[in-house]
Amino acid sequence: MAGPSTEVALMTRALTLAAHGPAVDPNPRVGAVLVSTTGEVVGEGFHAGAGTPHAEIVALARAGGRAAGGTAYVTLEPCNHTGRTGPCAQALLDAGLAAVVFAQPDPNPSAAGGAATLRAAGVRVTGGLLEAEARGLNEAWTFALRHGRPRVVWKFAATLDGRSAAADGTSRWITGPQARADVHTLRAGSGAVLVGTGTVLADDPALTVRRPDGTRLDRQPLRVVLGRRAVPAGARVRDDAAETLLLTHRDPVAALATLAEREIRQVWLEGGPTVAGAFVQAGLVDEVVAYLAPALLGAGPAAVTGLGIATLAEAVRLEPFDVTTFGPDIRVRARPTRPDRT
Ligand code: AOF
Ligand code: ZN
Repeated sequence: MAGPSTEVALMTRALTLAAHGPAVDPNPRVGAVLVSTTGEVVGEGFHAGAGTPHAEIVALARAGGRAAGGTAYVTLEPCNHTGRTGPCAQALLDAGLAAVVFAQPDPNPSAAGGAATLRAAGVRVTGGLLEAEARGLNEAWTFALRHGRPRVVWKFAATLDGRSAAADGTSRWITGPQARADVHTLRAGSGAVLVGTGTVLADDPALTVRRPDGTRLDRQPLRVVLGRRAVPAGARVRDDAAETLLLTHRDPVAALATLAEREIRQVWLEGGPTVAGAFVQAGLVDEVVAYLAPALLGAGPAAVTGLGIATLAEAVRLEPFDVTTFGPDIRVRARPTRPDRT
């Protein structure tokens, strides 16, 4: 087997390959590098998204037999199951690999176990090389598979005094164009965008991902509207710019279960205050992205309501991990201070 620095270099190459996969997909981004007995790279591959061959299979096809007796470097533990495609652990065995080095163990209960299968068949298996880097490529996917529900990112815009609309209901626009462009960039990183019926009735949002020139990206997140009130026939969310799911209830847990079934790994929660409150209260917000405009309103609805908090000691405390300015506005990204949030 290769020495430690070579191993790191080969896994780094596998991570670079993995990053070519789609960032938003039911499946993770995975890369694989196959090295022959003489230390030569004989095959490389990455996973191009659900329904396509896994990284190892692509690399094995490239290697065409030259990997026998060699080592596979894979960013995710090889799968052990037949899902949309066959088990990679078995494919690596069939190809005669002598050793497998992987970065991240597979958190998918139905796919895990590849390492044990390979070991039982006599393959030398090592896990954990550059594991944090591999997880970083698939943060939402890892979360969703571990917790059995999509990761939830709650975005809001507010004035410095915490108002998301004025007393007369006007809310366009609180933040400037740079901040709004950033919202579209981050929105594109989620499989679904969720709002309440109140937001649809008040703002009639399109909920699509657009470039600064107004053109839409090819891949659009699923639009999800939560609530019992009827969504008018002419509402923008009913157009054919993207798929829309109307959930005629107000239960965050049930909504996330429905989205988990559809293999959505991250939800971008965009209000309004009632829906945001329901998710916060249920402990179902995993990241907050707040855009704060240097403006004051003194009256008008807050970004979130209904938390049932009466005293300061009950405040929902967050841990900021990124503060960036966009033109005159400030973006704060924060996580809840609960223990298990990865
Ligand atoms: C790997 N290599 O490149 C990927 C893996 O429905 P399937 O057949 O595509 O299986 C998806 C699951 O397989 C996915 O959730 C994850 O556990 C594993 N993905 N495994 O060894 C790959 N994409
Ligand atoms: Zn696989």
